[in-house]
Amino acid sequence: MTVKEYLLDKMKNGTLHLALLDPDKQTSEEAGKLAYKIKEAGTDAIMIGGSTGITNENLSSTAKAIKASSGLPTIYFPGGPNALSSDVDSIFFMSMVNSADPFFVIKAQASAAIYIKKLKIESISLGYIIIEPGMKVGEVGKADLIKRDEIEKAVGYALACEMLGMDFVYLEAGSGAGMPVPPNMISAVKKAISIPLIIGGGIRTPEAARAAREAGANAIVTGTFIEKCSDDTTLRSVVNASKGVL
Ligand code: 1GP
Repeated sequence: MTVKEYLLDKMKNGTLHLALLDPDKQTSEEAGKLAYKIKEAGTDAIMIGGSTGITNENLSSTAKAIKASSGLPTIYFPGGPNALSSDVDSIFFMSMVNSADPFFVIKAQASAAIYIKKLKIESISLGYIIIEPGMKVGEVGKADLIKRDEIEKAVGYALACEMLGMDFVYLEAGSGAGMPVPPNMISAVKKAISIPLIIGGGIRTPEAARAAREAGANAIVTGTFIEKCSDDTTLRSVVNASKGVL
């Protein structure tokens, strides 16, 4: 089964929780330990990535450590075309569709595609839409940020991603965002598209995770929260709220 099939299959039963680990933020050994902990809490897959500081080496060692400790599917979540490793199970082959710079829309992808094919890495296409505040990824990717009340604009971009044949849409408020993507935007986008919707950025409480799930998210991503949370019960409460597990 491919990672895409695994995700789609699991989504039939409800919202997924995806954990994001940044190879630049901890050693691979620590990433392995975190992956085990988050797997025990019930997460469904691990995304590996960050906006800066990712190298072939730290990507590879982190992917191997995560796989060895958790056995969960891994998905590379690239910040650019400068690092790649065949130690990941799959890659979100993503376009930041609301970037003002064609590099992040299609040029980076054009330079990476040939290597992804050579390494035979499963690619899962993803339309990546940055909502304010956007944080570092919005800045690095020169995003033409969608404001929190520009619902129709978000719907338009998401629908365009679906009509371009992408597998998933990801609404991103940016890692560490003070406020996650607003629930009314999530529900409007969800109503408009028929491909799965991933939500991330600034989700660090059970309430925020529940609000995103109830608004229609098919998968909820948390990164910063996992890196900072030292208490297993709190960790589990956010994963459970993402998945709708009581
Ligand atoms: C970033 O949406 C993800 O791409 C995760 O954001 O670090 O705020 O959880 P957080």
